[in-house]
Amino acid sequence: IFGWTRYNNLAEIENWLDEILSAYPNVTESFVIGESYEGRKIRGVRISYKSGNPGVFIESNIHAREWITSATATWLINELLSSGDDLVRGLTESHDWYIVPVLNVDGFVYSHQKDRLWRKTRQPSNISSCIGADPNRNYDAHWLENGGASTNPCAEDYAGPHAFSEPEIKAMSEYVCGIRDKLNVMLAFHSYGQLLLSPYGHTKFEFPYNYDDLMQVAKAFGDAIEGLPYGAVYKYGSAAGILYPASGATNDWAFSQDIKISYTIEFRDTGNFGFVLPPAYILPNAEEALVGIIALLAEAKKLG
Ligand code: 0X9
Ligand code: ZN
Ligand code: ZN
Repeated sequence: IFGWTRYNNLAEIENWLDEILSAYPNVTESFVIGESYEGRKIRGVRISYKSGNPGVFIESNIHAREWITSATATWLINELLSSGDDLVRGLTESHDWYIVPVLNVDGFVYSHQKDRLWRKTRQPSNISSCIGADPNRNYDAHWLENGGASTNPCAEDYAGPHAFSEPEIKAMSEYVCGIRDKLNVMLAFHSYGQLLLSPYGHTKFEFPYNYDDLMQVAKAFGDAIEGLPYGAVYKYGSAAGILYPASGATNDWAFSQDIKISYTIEFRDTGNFGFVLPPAYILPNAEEALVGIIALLAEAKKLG
């Protein structure tokens, strides 16, 4: 049975999505962004209480082994629909949410069945026996520029043979482009490190024109989480500035498509358990994500 005291596999997540869709038929809508290399549907849920709200897109589990991301995304869906908290209700109902709990479906299944630490997609290479590309190096945003992405198909950060070579990322880019006018915020869920990362990822020597705004909004996220009793602390800054350079990632591509509030969130922890975060941390992490994201949206609203 589905829940947040353990990690659910793809079939469990999809069955649960169907239950949510039938429990909240008036405010939810199922969508499919496309198909993976192995032919799985990549599904999402749209939550909308009234049309024309600013849109928030949540991309989750682009990296297969980062299971805390889909656990958090599903908890978030449930909470946005059922929370009785006034602040949560207000911000939920004044935004249109597009949430894709598992983008890298093939990799996610592989991480459950074969290799817990699998990161990449599962599309074979023409030039190597190594499988898969790093989907978070595959977007057409300074693709393969300035280091932090590899041309070696066996590398964990292999950028792929060309931008959008991975069907999951091509599908994501086309879906997002189709609703781009409706989107104000892009959040890409990752683990681990407890970081909120703005553009740019391809260079630490340049910053977006709205970097001050991005940091003001990031501070609201970090402060809100520090206000919780769990003790997690999040750092924030540009991806290349406080983590490492890496081009072709979701947050940079979304920014280049005019989605100006765009971040990568690295969830718990800071390295003790790393990618294999025990299920006991799902709920604390998810609470932090909710409180942080609500504060982020409230702060972004002030920018007008
Ligand atoms: O390397 C990544 O793709 C992300 N870290 S992870 O450990 N989850 O793999 C960070 C991506 C940060 N964003 C950009 N570089 N734009
Ligand atoms: Zn460039
Ligand atoms: Zn990641």
